[in-house]
Amino acid sequence: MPEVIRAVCPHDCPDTCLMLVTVDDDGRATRIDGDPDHPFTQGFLCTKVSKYLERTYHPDRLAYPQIRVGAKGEGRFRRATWDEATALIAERLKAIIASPDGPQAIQPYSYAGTMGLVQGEGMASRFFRRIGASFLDRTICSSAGAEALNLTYGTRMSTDPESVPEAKLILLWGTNTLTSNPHLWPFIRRARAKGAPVICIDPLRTRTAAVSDEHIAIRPGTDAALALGMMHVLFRDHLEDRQYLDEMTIGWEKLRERVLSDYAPERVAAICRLPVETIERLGTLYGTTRPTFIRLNYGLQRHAGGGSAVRAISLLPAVTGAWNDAGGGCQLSSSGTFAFNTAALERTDLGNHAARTINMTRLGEALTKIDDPPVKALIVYNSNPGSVAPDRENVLRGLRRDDLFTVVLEHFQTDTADYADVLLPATTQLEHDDLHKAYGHLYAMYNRRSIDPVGEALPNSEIFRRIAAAMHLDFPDLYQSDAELMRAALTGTGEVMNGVTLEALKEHGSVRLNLPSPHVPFRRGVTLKTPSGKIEIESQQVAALGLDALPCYVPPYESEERNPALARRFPLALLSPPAHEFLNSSFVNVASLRRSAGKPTLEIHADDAHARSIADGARVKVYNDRGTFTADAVITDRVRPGVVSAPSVWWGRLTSDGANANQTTSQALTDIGRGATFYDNLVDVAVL
Ligand SMILES: Nc1nc2c(c(=O)[nH]1)N[C@H]1C(S)=C(S)[C@@H](COP(=O)(O)OP(=O)(O)OC[C@H]3O[C@@H](n4cnc5c(=O)[nH]c(N)nc54)[C@H](O)[C@@H]3O)O[C@H]1N2
Ligand SMILES: Nc1nc2c(c(=O)[nH]1)N[C@H]1C(S)=C(S)[C@@H](COP(=O)(O)OP(=O)(O)OC[C@H]3O[C@@H](n4cnc5c(=O)[nH]c(N)nc54)[C@H](O)[C@@H]3O)O[C@H]1N2
Ligand code: SF4
Ligand SMILES: [Mo]
Repeated sequence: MPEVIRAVCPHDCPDTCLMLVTVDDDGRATRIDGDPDHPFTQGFLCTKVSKYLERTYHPDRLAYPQIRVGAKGEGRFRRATWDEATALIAERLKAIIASPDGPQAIQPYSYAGTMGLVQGEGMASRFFRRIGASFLDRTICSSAGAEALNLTYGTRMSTDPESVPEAKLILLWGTNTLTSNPHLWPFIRRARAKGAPVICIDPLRTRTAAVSDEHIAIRPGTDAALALGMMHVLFRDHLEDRQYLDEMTIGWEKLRERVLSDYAPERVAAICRLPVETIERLGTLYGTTRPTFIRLNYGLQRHAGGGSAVRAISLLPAVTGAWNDAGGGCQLSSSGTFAFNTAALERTDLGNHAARTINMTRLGEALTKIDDPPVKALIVYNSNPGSVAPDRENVLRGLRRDDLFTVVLEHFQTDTADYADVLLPATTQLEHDDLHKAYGHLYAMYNRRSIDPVGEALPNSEIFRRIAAAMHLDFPDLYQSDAELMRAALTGTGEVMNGVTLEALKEHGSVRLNLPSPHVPFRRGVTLKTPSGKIEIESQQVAALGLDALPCYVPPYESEERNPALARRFPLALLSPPAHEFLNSSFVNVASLRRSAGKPTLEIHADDAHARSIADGARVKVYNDRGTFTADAVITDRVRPGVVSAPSVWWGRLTSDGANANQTTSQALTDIGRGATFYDNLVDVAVL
C-alpha cells in the first residue's frame, strides 16, 4: 500500500507549503501534492515544486563524493569515498588553521537552499564557531528590509496573512505575488470578491500586475518617494490617525513637516515618473479606506535606498492607523514572530566572537581583494554563488584561484560546484528530517523524511559531523543527532511557541503559533521592542548609521541623480527578477521547467529597441563596465521605456555564452542592512 507522508517545502519562499509525498511499496516517491488541510497551503504547490520529484530523481543528482582532477573551474572530478573526501578536507583545514593565516582564512558560504533549521545553520554554525572561522553576513536577499523593520518596529512582524480577506484595499508593492508568494493569492481573491481593489506597484507588468485592478509602473528605486508623497496627501488632507500616531509612534510631527515641505506630489511625480494624479489618487484612496493591506516584498529593496524604502512604506499604516485593524497593516516578513531557540541550536555562545565577518554580497571582493588574511578555504552549502552572487566575473575570478580550497555540498553540479576541490552529495528534503519556520505565515512546520537518500548523499548536518570527526575535534556539541538539534531549537522558546512541541509537530506537520487569530501585531496598546517602545518614525539608531533620522528617499546609485555620466553611457535600468519556473538558480536544470522558461530573454520597450535597431527575437548583448551577457530580445510594453528585464537566474553552464544577468550586477550595498542591490544596475543593449 502506498504511504502518504507529510513533508515541508524547503525552498526560500514565504509560503512554506505543507506537502504530501506518496511513497510506494518499494520506497520510491511517486506523487507530491500540497496538503489540502493546511490553512495556508490549501492543497496546491507552485509550478516549480510540483516538479520536485523530477528534481529529486534527476539523473544528474550527485550520488557520491568527488575530488577534482581537472583545472579549477573545469568541473572534472573522480569518485572518492566519504572517508577519503573528509580526510582531505580535514588535512587542508587543519593546515590553514595552523598557518599564520589562521582559522579566519576559512569562510563558510551559505544561504537558503533549504530553509530548514537543522540542515540550514544548525550544525554548520556549531562547526564553524568551534574552529574559529570567519563569520558570514547573510545579506544577499532580505537584510535591507529586515533591518529597516527592526529599526522602525523592533521586530520583523507583519499583518496576519489569513486576515487579508478583511482588507478593503490591497497594495501589492514590489512583489510578483503570483510567482513568488502564490499562496497569498486565494486570500487576496477573497478580499477582492468583497470589493477590495488590488493595485500593483511594479516597474514591470508582471503576471501579478496584469491581473490586478490597476498597475502603477513606477521608475525602479523610487518607492520611498512615492510613499512619502502619499503621506504628503494624507497629512495635507488631514487623513492621518492622530490618536494612533500620538499613542504608538515617535517623531510623527517632524515627518509631517518633512513630507509637507519636501514631498509634494509634483516633485514625487517627477522622481517616480508617474502622473501627479496617480499620487494624489493613491494617497486619497489609502487615507479614506479601512482596513488597508500592503504586501511589500523584496523587489523594491534591491536598490541603494532599499532600507529607506521599506521604512517609508511600512510607516504608511502607522500614519493612517491601519495597523489597528484586522486585515490592515503591511506584510514584509513574519519571521520575527517565531521564537525557536536558535542560540541553543546554533550555539551562538561558542567560538571566537572577534572573528571577522565577510559580507556574502561582496564575495567577489572577498575572494580577490581581501588580504588580512586572504580567504584560503571556502565551504559552500545551501547556495550557488557562482550563479546568484552579484558581479559574477569577479566571483568566478576568485573561485578560479589556485590557492583557494573550495568544498561544495550540493545536489547537483552547479556553476559553483564546477569550481570545487571537493564536491559532496547532499540529501534533498525528501531524504532528511527538519524543522521550519515561515516568513509568509504563522505556522511552525515539521518535515518528515519520506525516502532513503539517493546514492551516498548525506544531510548537511551529518557531513559537518563527519568533517569534525576527521579533524578529531573533541566537542560533544558537534556530534549531536538531528533529533537532539531539534530538541535544542524547541527548548526555552517562550510563550508564542507554547504548543509547538516536537510531538505536536510530528503528529500534525504544522502548528500555528500561540497567537490570537487574527494576529494584529501593532494594535494600540502594544509596547514595541524599539528603544522608545514605540514605532520609531524618527530613529536615532538610523541616524547613527549616518542616515537621516526620518524616512527619506535615497536615489539609486546608478541613476541620473547620483551618476549622470554613467546614466548617459548606460541609459537602461536592468531588472533581473526570478523567472516563474525557477527559484533563484534552483530548478534551472530541471528539463520540463527549463523548456517552459525557454531561453534567456531580455524584455525591452519598442522605443528603446527601435533606437538600437533591435528587432523582436534578435540576439542582443546586455552590458556595462562589469560584464556582458547575451539574450533574445522580446519587444513588449510589459516594460516601460528606460527599463529592461532579464528573467533569472540562469546557470552559466547551461547558457550558450556561459553567462547570466549577474555578469552586470554590482556589489554595492543598500543604505540599511548592507544588502544586495541587484536591481540598481544600469546597462546598455546592442544587437550582437
Ligand atoms: N517562482 C519563484 N518564487 C520565488 C523566488 C524565485 O526565484 N522564483 N524567489 C524567492 C525568494 S529568495 C525571494 S527573496 C522572493 C522574492 O519575491 P519578490 O519580492 O516578489 O521578488 P522579485 O521578483 O525580486 O521582485 C518583485 C517585483 O519587484 C519589482 N521591482 C524591482 N525593482 C522595483 C522597484 O524599485 N520598485 C518596485 N515597486 N518594484 C520593483 C520586480 O519587477 C518584480 O516584479 O521570492 C521567493 N519566491
Ligand atoms: N540577478 C539576480 N540575482 C539574484 C536574485 C535575483 O532576483 N536576480 N535573487 C537573489 C536572492 S533573493 C537570493 S535569496 C539569492 C539566492 O541564492 P541561493 O540561496 O544560492 O539560492 P539558489 O540559487 O536557490 O541555490 C541554492 C542551492 O542550494 C542547494 N541546496 C538545496 N538544498 C540543499 C541542502 O539541503 N543541502 C545542500 N548542501 N545544498 C542544498 C540547491 O541545490 C541550490 O543549488 O540569489 C540572489 N541572486
Ligand atoms: S509556493 Fe513556495 S513554499 Fe510552496 S511549494 Fe512553491 S516554493 Fe515551495
Ligand atoms: Mo531571496
